[in-house]
Amino acid sequence: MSKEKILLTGANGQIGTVLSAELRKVYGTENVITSDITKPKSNLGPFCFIDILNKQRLIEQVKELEITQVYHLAAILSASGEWNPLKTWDVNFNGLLTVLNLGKEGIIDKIFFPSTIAVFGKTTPRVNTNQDVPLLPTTVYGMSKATGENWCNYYHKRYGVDVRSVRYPGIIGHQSIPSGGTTDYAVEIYHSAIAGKEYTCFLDKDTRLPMMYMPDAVRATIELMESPKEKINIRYGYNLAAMSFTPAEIYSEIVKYYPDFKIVYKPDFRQEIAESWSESIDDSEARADWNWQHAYDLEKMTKDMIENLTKKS
Ligand code: NAD
Ligand code: AKB
Repeated sequence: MSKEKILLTGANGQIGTVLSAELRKVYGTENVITSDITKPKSNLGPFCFIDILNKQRLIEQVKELEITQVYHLAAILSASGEWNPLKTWDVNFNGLLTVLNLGKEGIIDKIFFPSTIAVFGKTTPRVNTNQDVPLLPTTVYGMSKATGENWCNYYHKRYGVDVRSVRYPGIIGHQSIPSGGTTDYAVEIYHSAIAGKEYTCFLDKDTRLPMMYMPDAVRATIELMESPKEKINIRYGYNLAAMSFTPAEIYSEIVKYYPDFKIVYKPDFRQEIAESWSESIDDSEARADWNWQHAYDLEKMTKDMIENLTKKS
């Protein structure tokens, strides 16, 4: 029997739906509780409604359910965040502070905080971006995550909170649909190809961004959280990488399976956001400290995405 009781916030989103299923395989269904402000699409285990801005409710639920670890996924992403900057700051930053305080008060033992490549900005070298680089994010989402990273680092150093974090690249998976992000095109494009529809891409064809397949992202998260404390040297968001590609390159892979598939490029406001992020990431610290290794490149991911999505269609 696992002695860990895990709570995921924002668990009905793109990553939470897949990560919670994997955590349930490791820790047991009843020991992994999902939460969100929306109802889950399917009933796969214990769920409770928690709005991360309702501090009291979060604290009560954590105590009542005897939670030992929180995977704090609740957030508003880069594109949606630009429609309501102050709300985005509130959810993304104040939500994190509430969770960090649960760690500081010794109510929970461990916290996972997902940071992002959106912390990078115009002052960051774009190619093979190192761990420690200037951060001047262009979105409120990126600002909230960069500030969140600093607070994670501070709470660890000052109060000994065991908080662990990665800067996820854009995540691609067949199990769930992303929304509100700048990297969402890389999932939408597969759905269009399989449905036999032309895809209108909101980024320009040569916009290169770092990306990762969902199984790698979920495995990285669990491996980081299960690593012995002494191996974790970075508390403000490890760089994490797998592949980098452009819309034209992902299209070229998909067209091998669907020769009639067509794409048109109509860049919108997300183009400017994408151009402010890195093209590729140097994640040597994660590889050295906790032995991170990715398994999927663009070719292998495309094969797996198409196999899985065609089974569902
Ligand atoms: P998502 O937008 O799919 O899911 C976020 C979830 O948070 C949603 O289900 C939403 O209902 C919930 N939420 C929003 N406001 C809330 C509130 N006030 N209280 C509680 N829940 C609330 O996002 P995702 O792609 O699953 O991302 C999960 C985490 O990983 C986020 O913190 C995100 O910043 C980070 N991340 C994701 C990616 C990616 O490509 N998916 C990349 C980098 C970082
Ligand atoms: C987004 O595009 O906002 C996310 C992210 C990279 O953080 N997918």
